[in-house]
Amino acid sequence: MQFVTYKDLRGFIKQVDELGALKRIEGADQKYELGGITEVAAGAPECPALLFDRIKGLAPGVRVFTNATTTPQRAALALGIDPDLKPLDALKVWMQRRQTLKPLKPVAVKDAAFMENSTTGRKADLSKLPAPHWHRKDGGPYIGSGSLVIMRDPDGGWINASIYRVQVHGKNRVTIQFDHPGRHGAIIAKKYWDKGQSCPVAVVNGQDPALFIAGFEYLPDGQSEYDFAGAIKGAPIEVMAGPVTGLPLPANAEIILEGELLPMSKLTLPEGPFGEFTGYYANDARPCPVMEVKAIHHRDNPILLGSPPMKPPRFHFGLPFRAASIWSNLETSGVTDVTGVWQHVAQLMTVVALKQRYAGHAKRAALIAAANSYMGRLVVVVDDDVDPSNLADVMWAVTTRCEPSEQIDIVRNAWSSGLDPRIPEDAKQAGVTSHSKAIIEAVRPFHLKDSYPPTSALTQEEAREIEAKWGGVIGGKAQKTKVSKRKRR
Ligand SMILES: Cc1cc2nc3c(=O)[nH]c(=O)nc-3n(C[C@H](O)[C@H](O)[C@H](O)COP(=O)(O)O)c2cc1C
Ligand SMILES: [Mn+2]
Repeated sequence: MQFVTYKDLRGFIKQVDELGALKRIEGADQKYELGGITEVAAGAPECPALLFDRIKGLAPGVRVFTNATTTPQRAALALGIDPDLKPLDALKVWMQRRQTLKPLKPVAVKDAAFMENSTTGRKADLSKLPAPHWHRKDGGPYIGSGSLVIMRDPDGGWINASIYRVQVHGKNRVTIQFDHPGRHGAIIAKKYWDKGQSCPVAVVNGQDPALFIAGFEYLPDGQSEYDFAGAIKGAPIEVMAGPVTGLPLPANAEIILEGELLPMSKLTLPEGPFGEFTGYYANDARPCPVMEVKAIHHRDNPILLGSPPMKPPRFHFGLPFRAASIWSNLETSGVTDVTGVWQHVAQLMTVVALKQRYAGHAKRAALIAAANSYMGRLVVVVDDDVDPSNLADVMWAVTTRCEPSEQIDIVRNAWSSGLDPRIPEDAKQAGVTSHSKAIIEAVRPFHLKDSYPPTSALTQEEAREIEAKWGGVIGGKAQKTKVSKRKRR
């Protein structure tokens, strides 16, 4: 089954435009202005996607596209899910579909749009391509903020295609940054380096959003993100072998760099600092592997997909995909009656909603969610009458159903990362990348469930019915809901 109807990034931009969610901007500066405009727009209630053209210092037609999938609506569109669904319903559709997706291998094609313009060797010059300074204290310009890095595992032959940031250091040099040595890209590169070889690599900029989403997924080693992107689309990714590396490259991508990632024993360059998705800088400049760019290919009037990290709640994806994974984890662990899972503050807070059936049910769900909440200090469980995607509702539950002395637990030494701004520098130096997580049971205590004061609020369904009937008068935005549609039948 084909889920999406866009073929490439251009096709997606057209669909965003048709939704009325695209703004075109001319004359902005790559130095701080593109990043600033992107961040301000992403903070607006109806955050538009932005297509920058006539960028200062670049030829007209060389464009940058940002805030691609930052709203629930556009994240749904990227997955081929009805963009008018309520965000939690859209996430549920994705969660369920993801469980049964069948990886689809890419197909080889003879012509690639990215070969419309191709330069190799000394003529390859990155300065003609966009590479914004996204945030004020960044250590340099980045061509790759949402770009895919392609490598082939020398043992298994499978292709890894994940997102790692790419800083530009000169006309034919970039660095590729792995957050930690467990990244597939880092593992693969090390296999070549250990044999004294450079690692063939390609950086794909301006790929379609299915590839962007696949590049963010935690897939097991050996499973290609290309196959997962094919599954998301319901149609295989079309690839052509890169002339320099032989790596399969998405034929309709906008800008592709081919070259070699040099062994770190041979050369490193200081990378960063770079503003992180927490809204902070995590490190000073650090030595990083260098890619020697041997060829640059790009379409006519190419479009860079830019996805700079920004201060939360802004995030690359308007649907919290990792909350969908946690939702699946809960279901496969046998936790019943989960009515929703969401993440707020750019994944740093996880909320589980459930219909309590037994004492300990809420805590059981919370512990599983906490175990799988990367960098999240707050895990909240709410009853099923609360919409976990609505932060105001969640805080209402926290302030009216949670007695802190009884319903908050602290789990110590749990999963965080070196990007965590609250872990002191000396602890990080000593290798500490864990933190503690607060589990907040914002549910009616199970034994008081039936005697708890009744709420005066409309149920979610009642509120939706009012919106459907009176939304035109009161200005509420009527969104489709799976629930009410089912009820009407
Ligand atoms: C916009 C964006 C930028 C990212 N930047 C980096 C990065 O610079 N370094 C990194 O290691 N991971 C980065 N990530 C996270 C990885 O892409 C993600 O964890 C992926 O699952 C890793 O894939 P792998 O298991 O194939 O290594 C980024 C993710 C997104 C969405
Ligand atoms: Mn991978």
